Amino acid sequence: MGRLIVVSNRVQAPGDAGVGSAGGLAMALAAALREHSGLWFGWSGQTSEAFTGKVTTRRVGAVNVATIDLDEQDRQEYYNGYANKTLWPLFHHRTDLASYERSFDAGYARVNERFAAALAPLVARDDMIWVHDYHLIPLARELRKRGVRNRIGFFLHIPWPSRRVLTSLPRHQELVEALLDYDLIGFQTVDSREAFQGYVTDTLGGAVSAAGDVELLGRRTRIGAFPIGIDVEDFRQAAASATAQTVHKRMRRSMTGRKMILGVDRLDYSKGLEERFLAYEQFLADNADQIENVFFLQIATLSRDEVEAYQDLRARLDAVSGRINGAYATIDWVPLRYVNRSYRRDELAGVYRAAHVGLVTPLRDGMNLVAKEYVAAQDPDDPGVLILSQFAGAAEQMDAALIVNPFSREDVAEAIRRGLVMPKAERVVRWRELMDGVEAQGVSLWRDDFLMALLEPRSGGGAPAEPPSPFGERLPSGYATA
Ligand code: GDG
Repeated sequence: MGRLIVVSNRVQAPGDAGVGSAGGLAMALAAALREHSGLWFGWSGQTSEAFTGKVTTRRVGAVNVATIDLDEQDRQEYYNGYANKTLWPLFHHRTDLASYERSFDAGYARVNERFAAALAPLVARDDMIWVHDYHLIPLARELRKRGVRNRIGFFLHIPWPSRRVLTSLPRHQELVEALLDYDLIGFQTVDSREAFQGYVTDTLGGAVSAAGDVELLGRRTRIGAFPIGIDVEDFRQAAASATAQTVHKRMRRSMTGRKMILGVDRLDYSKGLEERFLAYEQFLADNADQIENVFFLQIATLSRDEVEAYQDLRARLDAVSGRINGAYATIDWVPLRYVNRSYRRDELAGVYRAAHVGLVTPLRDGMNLVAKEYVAAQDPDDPGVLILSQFAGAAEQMDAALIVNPFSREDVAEAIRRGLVMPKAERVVRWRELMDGVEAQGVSLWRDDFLMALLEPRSGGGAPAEPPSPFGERLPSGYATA
């Protein structure tokens, strides 16, 4: 078996500065590659004045990292544009926030071509290629055009939208057809997989085989649901570290006997932060006995702050949090601690453990790793309660949580109360069930299941089965790691 080549928009290898504050995808890929010798390819995050296509390589642990710089136009049209202003809102069912601009389409196509042109010469004959997320849907098509015949799999970290929503995207058909050039397409949930299959049958006129694969124009593409998990062992170590323990003690001291409700998210409209603040306000209004006995800590790391919708959300959150504190705070109690900075992973583990309630209420989310991390960080003898949105992919697996509708303030307010007063015996039973699931479905299983499915024999799908690669068995000379 050849190497594993992972491709994602940004590359943030284990040990790189900023890893951990970069979101779920970076965390998962860092964990997946840790034990695999392989190559991680993507954008450096830097822009140069003119695009050069020069590949920079370095070695981080067992992983070779190869990156290219993009130019400023790429950043605006591909990254801020098509990825974050078109596909992200659309796939999260926020058609009201989605922008459709032809320059974005052009930027998206151009960057996928640039990725393919830079990557193709690095691919050896037996390598498997695993492409991640919505930034790179057309990448397999571009690689195929350049003669790459290797197995190429695609995993979507965010939800696949319903058919009606997707058809509001100009040229949606082209986008989905390009996706069918992969050998295997993985989704987080059964719900997303079914939505995709529904689009292929109802909009494209394709078929779904008994095994769930999709067939269109004589081509078969394998489809699967591969729910992502966390690296439980790594997280346990983080939670047991001296830093986590210090933070935990510090948190407990600052709580002065009050119970803590905790939210940890990137500052993103899909995470339902504004609705969550309003639900907490409702909880305070409904539960006079809880005033001064609880507080809510929301860590909301800034994200995509060049995009207007994120700037608007930030301004609204500033206003709502200010209003809640203005109305309810006393001289020695702040009901809502709202923090925009990001924390180290081990610090975060200590904060999770100190929280009586983990509040995870996205309006729509591919999976949501915070829910799993919160569970993994708990004290087995005295665990906290997870409140989880029915619209997080994680809800397909974590039904021992208190499942809520994040659009209903009253539902969420009630669940907060229930979580805070839940007897220990019930907390332990629920937590045990959740923890068994988190342990059984960790990130290694996700990676192994996906890669095993990718290695299954082809049956007429993906690329025509005709090696050899034009680049032979070895990396081209000149490909060196620093
Ligand atoms: C996408 C999908 C899917 C957050 N703040 C800090 C910090 N984080 C870490 C968390 C967690 C990660 O970021 C967030 O992961 P999520 O899964 O919750 O969400 P997205 O970033 O939207 O991820 C999502 C995921 O991809 C994986 O497939 O689950 O549905 O949207 O790991 O801990 N980490 C640190 N400091 C912070 O302040 N160190």
